[in-house]
Amino acid sequence: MKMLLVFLLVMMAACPAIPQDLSGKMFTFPQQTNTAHVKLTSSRQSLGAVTVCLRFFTDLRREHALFSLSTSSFSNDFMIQWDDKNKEIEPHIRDQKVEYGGQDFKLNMWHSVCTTWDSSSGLAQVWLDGQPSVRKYSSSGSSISGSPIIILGQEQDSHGGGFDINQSFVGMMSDVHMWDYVLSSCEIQKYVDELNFTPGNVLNWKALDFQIVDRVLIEEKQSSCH
Ligand SMILES: [Ca+2]
Repeated sequence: MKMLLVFLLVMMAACPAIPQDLSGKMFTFPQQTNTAHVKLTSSRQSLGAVTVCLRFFTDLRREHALFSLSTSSFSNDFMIQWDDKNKEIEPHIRDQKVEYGGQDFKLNMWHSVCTTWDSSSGLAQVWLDGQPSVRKYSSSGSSISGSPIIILGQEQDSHGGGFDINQSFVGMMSDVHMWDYVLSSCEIQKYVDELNFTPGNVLNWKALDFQIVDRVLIEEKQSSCH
């Protein structure tokens, strides 16, 4: 009996949290801090291609991070931020910045953003509310590898830390998915339209393994009445 208890305690310590189905829910980041964030866990160690899709709602009129993945090699191994000064969405991939201007980005409404990248061509592309950007070169020849730390709500200047209050996210975020391949335009359209799509195989909003630090709330996603 004692042995069984010890075994169970060891198992509980070794196993990550049970993934949660967050369908219909959102993370609310209600205040500007340099601490509040959600840490997402994935067991994936190597990514030769990536698609990240998420929805967000904000009234921030400053730079802010939407998604921050660091490894021990690069603090911005896969990071997506809004540059308010230049009105650009800027993915950073393997610490290489790509700028996409001319986005029709409005405050106080839900937007979807999907970012794709393939290490063989090095091409990255951003889809804001289903509108594709130019396909631009960022980084090629090597995969994102090593233990990634994935954070929502803050931007990492070091592996798992180095948060800056002036880059923090304030608002709501939902439907975060990450795949280890480039989604087709049809798959992205299905995501944008909230139709049936293949959930992320690296991060899946319907089975999300995560940890909340400080004031981030899980709430029902508010949608308009019909
Ligand atoms: Ca920073």
